[in-house]
Amino acid sequence: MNIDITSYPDKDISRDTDRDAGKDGNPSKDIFYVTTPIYYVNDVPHIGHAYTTVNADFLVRFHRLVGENVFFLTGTDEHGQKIAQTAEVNGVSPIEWADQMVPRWRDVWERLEISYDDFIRTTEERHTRPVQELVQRLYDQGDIYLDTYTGPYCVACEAFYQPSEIIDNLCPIHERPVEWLEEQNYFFRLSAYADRLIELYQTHPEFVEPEIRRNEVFSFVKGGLQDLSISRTSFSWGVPIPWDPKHVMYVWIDALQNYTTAVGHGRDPERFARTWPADLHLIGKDILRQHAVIWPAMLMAAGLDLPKTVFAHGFLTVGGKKMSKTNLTGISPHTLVDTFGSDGYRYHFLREGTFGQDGAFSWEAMAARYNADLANDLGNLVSRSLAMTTKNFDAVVPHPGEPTQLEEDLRAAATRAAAEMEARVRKLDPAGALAAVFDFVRAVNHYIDDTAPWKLAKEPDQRERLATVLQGVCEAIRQISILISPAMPSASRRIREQLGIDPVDERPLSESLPAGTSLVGKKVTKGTSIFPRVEVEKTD
Ligand code: ME8
Repeated sequence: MNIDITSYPDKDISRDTDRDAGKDGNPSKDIFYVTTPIYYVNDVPHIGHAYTTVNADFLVRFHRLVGENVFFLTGTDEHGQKIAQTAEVNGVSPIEWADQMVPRWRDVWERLEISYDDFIRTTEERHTRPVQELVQRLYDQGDIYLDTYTGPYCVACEAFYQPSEIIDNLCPIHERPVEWLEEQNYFFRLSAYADRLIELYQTHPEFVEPEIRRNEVFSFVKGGLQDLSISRTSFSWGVPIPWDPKHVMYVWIDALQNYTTAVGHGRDPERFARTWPADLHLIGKDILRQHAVIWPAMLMAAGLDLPKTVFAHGFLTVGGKKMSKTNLTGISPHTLVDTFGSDGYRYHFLREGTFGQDGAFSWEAMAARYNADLANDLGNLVSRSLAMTTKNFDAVVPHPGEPTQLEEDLRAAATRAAAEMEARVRKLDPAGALAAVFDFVRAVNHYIDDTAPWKLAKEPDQRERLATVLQGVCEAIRQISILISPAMPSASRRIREQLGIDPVDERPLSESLPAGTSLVGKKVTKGTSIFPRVEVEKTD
């Protein structure tokens, strides 16, 4: 790699270093900025990776739905020993390997309808140049020095450990043998930031969520921080240390900066000011220390604002252990999408379990919830409502008559569901948000049971009442199509197609949600089933 940092334009780093400046004091910031980890390209995505990305996509889509300006970043982490080793085993150069793998990741995200705004690769020049510049600056200001590192390193994690964390020579996460390194390395004065980190966790508890992870990080830092080795000389697949290029950067020092380089750090000060700091770094708990200790310390050293929240969710487990390619337990998202569709897939990983805690994956649980919530509650609601409209009103949504208390209650239930959904999203609780939406789906089913339109249809003098009920139900389905759109964008589109209307538009939820008469006169079509039932045997 040939990187010339001398021609690199200076940047906007002179901004206020107070972490609050970005939120409250930075008048330029008008974008809600959400990130996923950038994934290693040593292998293809499994459902653990997709878990983070699907949840991030749901949150992002909801923020867009309420009218916020959002920027959603994902990408790939392409440097480091793990990628170099994988490429070597496969007989290609690391960049050739990365180039082969990136389309595999993009394909999965496309299939899962991930609406990212940018996909950054850490081998891109827009990333490596600002990374070198920042590290050079930390060196110039005395935050980086040369010393000897001796200690354990796990290549699968790409992480240094304390000797006390290693039992039987095995990495605590991968349970594979660690390497013991003894190298001349450059070190970042991480220990110098311990007091400021502790103050950060105390004054801004929302910086690390959920609480259990905050406590974990807090005690880790309280226990004393060692300076961090940030360069390696035993291999060359990394960003060269600019003042001493026989060293390449420790992959995390390069990788973490994707969050700033992707939004213009060192290239586009105006854009950077509008976007940074990130509002939410969504990660798994395996990479908590990097995001909640190393990253804020680097940003403090660089004088940049700190992200508002690092949320670390739990693991999808198999047999009680983290699902991973390294442990040969990774399941491809494609396998599940083949059976459940992208909507069924997304719904499951948003709705099952509590975001933040570990959860075991099971086909049976996935099939059971799919059949109960999607095929029965929502799918049947749509198909029976459109069938009754087709049969009784020639498939045209009728004019309603005077509403009764039942209709008022149904409208109130929709408003409540939307409010609860928003509250849950803001608490980073996708499962709770969807529970609120599906409470409304069930309320609509109850409304149909209570009003019994099939009986009304048999009584000619009840025609106006029948019109009121079926128009009300179609309108409720329209509202559902909006509320499910962040979770199930494709099902939302298909339901709206059957209602004879366009996909959810850009109007904020507060304008698009209220029940009205916009569907009156629209021709509905009873199309194919939105959520065909899945037989459990099929999933064996
Ligand atoms: O750590 N359950 O990349 P990675 C839940 N490149 N989430 C899981 C999971 C599981 N079983 N397995 C993986 C890296 N994940 C670095 C990140 S960021 C600057 C650099 C998810 O490919 C989870 O989000 O190993 C975890 O943190 C991430 O994938 C690790 O992906």
